[in-house]
Amino acid sequence: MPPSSLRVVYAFAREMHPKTTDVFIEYGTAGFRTKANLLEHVVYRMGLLAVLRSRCKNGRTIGLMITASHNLEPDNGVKLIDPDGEMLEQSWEEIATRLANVSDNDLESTTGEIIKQVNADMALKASVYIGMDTRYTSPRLAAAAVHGVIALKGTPKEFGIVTTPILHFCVKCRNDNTYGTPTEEGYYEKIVGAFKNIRQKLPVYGAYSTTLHVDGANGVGGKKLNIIRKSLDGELDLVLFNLGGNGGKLNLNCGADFVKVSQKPPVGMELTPLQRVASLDGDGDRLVYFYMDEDCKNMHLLDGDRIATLLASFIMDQLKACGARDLRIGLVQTAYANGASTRYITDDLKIPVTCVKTGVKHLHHAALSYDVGVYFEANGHGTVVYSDTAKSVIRKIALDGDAEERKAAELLLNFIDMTNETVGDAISDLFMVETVLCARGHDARHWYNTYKDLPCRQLKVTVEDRNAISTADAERQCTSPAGLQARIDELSSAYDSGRAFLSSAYDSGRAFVRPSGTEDVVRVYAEADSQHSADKLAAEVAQAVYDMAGGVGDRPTVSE
Ligand code: G16
Repeated sequence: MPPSSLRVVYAFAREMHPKTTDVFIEYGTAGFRTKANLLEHVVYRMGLLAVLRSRCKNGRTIGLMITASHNLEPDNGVKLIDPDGEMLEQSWEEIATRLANVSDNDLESTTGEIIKQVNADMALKASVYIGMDTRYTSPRLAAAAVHGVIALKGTPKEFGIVTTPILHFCVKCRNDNTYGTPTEEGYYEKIVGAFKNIRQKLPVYGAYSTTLHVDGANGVGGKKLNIIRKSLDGELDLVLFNLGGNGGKLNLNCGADFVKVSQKPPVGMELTPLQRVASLDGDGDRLVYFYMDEDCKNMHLLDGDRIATLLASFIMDQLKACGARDLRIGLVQTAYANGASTRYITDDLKIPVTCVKTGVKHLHHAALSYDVGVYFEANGHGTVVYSDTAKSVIRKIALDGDAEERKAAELLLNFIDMTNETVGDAISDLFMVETVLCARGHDARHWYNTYKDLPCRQLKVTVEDRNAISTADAERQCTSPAGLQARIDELSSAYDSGRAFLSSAYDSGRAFVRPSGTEDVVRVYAEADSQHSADKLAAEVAQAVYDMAGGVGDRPTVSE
């Protein structure tokens, strides 16, 4: 492509998607995320970058998803997906940030410099899959992405409104046809097909009921489940709420993030005592469960930690049953993991645990070091990944094992097919959870009673510049501003951990702070022996952040 023709397409596209703001934007925990009206030029440029990334990957398909996931309706965002369906390689995040922030006048020269830096062969074909969530700002942003792809002579393919994990799945399938068919229908065939295969062989018994209530967060995940619901042949009776009608707003007082952080049930739902409820987030990549007690007063939350422990223990049982004892299973969490879950995993399940920084990109990579890597953030974002060795060992047992071993191996193979291994996926995770509960004849109370969570609280603090906070040790230590960690330690030491069963290293409350990579806030997490103490510790730490890191606006309170 001669430079002169590049100039024409840049000039043309710049007229359509000009940079209208000087606000600096950074590739965060999951891509760029901010107010939708500040994003059009960013998304156009990510269309350009996706083409370069595809060329650097020998023409393999790259994904570009327009979504702000759990954020409220006025926000939007864009995430890039690498050829194996995983998040964009971290070394490219800096390049993405540079391209997003350069002035229109420098766009052409900067793009030229990036082409040289990444050594992109501009003669190669490039392919970009584009999807979007249900936000009213998404179609315009998706059009900007298409223009960016076309500007560099790549080939865009639009998937319209899909969940983020469906797009990850399609990208993976396009580059590896052994994984499945790269369409939404291909996703249903594989994931839902595997669920139905398993369930047809499992009797419904014990306390398990096939009725599941679902909070769709007024986003795309609920809509897709409404499509799937009709094909479940009675294996699961989905009763769906918050599908976006009746004035329901995306993620507003509903959805996985609201339920997890506020520890309250979502609005817009009929609450039935003891009924199992699954809550998705806005783009269908997170899942938490909950149920109300007998008088519908107290909610019992089953978050990402609970899903991780449920899946890990089940998979471990199946691996034992099929005699694949040499496969190494491991679990990956973040600092948000409830201390009681970590204790249960290490002491009771005897599974090794790794703690990494927030962001599924970090968890995913850590999980790949195991034969079977289960990773979940407490917020409900996670999945299971299986190594090639694990898959071939299980396949061999399904052929050569004795009757019992073959049965367990076949179940596991279906379980693997039901798993979206590319990224956390609320729909795939929901089917996995339902399978385990059904296989064990358990209701939500059995699941909840596996171990007792430590009371915890999360808060948000708005500060002038959230990057004034930096952290180390998987975000468990705050390294700046100076003195803040010492203050957090001092505050935490005044509380009891409630972990008498743990080593003395854990005899005080626990708290940490970190800048969010998806919202303009600092997040605060606290854990202690009672809800009152956890709330109080969180409020005190939030106050310390407000005072020492340039708090603005209202002072933080627990009711946030
Ligand atoms: C994204 C990431 C998650 C992360 C969450 C919150 O989720 O994919 O890994 O936990 O943001 O990140 P932060 O605390 O940095 O704001 P989602 O569901 O919003 O895409």
